[in-house]
Amino acid sequence: MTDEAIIRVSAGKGGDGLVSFRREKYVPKGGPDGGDGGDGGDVFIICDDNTHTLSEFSRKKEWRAEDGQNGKKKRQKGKNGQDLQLRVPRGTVIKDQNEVIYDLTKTDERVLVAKGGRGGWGNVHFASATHQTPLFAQKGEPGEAKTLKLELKLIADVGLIGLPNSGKSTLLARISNARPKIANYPFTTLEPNLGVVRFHNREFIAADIPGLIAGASQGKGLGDRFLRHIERTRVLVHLIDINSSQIVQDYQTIRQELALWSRDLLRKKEIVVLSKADTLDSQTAAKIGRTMAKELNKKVLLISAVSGKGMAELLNELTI
Ligand SMILES: Nc1nc2c(ncn2[C@@H]2O[C@H](COP(=O)(O)OP(=O)(O)OP(=O)(O)O)[C@@H](O)[C@H]2O)c(=O)[nH]1
Ligand SMILES: [Mg+2]
Repeated sequence: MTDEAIIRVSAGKGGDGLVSFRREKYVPKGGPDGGDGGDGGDVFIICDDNTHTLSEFSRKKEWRAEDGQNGKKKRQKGKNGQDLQLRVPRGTVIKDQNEVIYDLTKTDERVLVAKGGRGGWGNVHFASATHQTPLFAQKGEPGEAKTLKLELKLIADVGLIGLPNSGKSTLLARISNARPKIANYPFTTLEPNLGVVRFHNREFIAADIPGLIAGASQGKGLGDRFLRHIERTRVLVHLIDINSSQIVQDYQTIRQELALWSRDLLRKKEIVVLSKADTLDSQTAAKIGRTMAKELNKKVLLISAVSGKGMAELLNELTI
């Protein structure tokens, strides 16, 4: 999935006004009849539910709307340039010089990002009593041009996070309609997955992102850029493999990477879960859970996406 792209958008130039004089049989000295130039086309970005990635924009960087045509004889206006409509997925953020100028969250929402240049006036406009043969016309204005950064931030309510192999995709598959790849090695998930969760007549969207490791913010592992996909979530589910020999440290590693990305992520509601609880006998699992809860001074849920243990409790927490 391509989730960011830098593009150059250029609106069309306005057509030039024309200098021309009426030439008719038996009318040797006709008045000015140079028409106006057409307006340059605008560039719009549109939120389109049938577009899912920004890959089109990582392949093609230069986007130009059509120029307006020059004015014509007989006071005819040149044709306006056609607008250009760029289609992006819902959740695309548009940045200009690192400032967010637009956040496209609604289907079919449309934003003007570069305005076409106005067509110039033809010489018909410049005739006056003292100036009956104006030999000049206006040039068309240039269209606006900008370099924009597009960033896709998935729109999900719940984000599943944790170290690689902690069971995020297995959990997503258990609670939602998504069927992500699951395997017993780190970095199975290379791109975020979304799933729709239905529970007690409620519906929400959960996102499973690739695993994070210490140093992700400096590009280690798959890096931290997938964190942008959980920026909009309401709650995070933080998974820690109950079989880890350093449960608290695993937890802190992820918290540290969240902090380095943005303090806002740390302020989100977080549900801490120990995953794969079925792999230990229930007493041992419960004991590990209690120890961790005490050390973190937080509630810790025990879950198993395989046996279903703790699922109802987790979903309850997610729907309140
Ligand atoms: N026994 C048991 N195994 C589990 C459970 N959840 C996940 N696993 C196993 O743990 C391994 C990793 O699971 P994934 O769901 O792929 O883990 P992930 O966190 O998505 O991993 P990455 O995508 O690599 O970050 C797989 O072999 C799963 O079958 C569980 O509740 N019980
Ligand atoms: Mg995964």
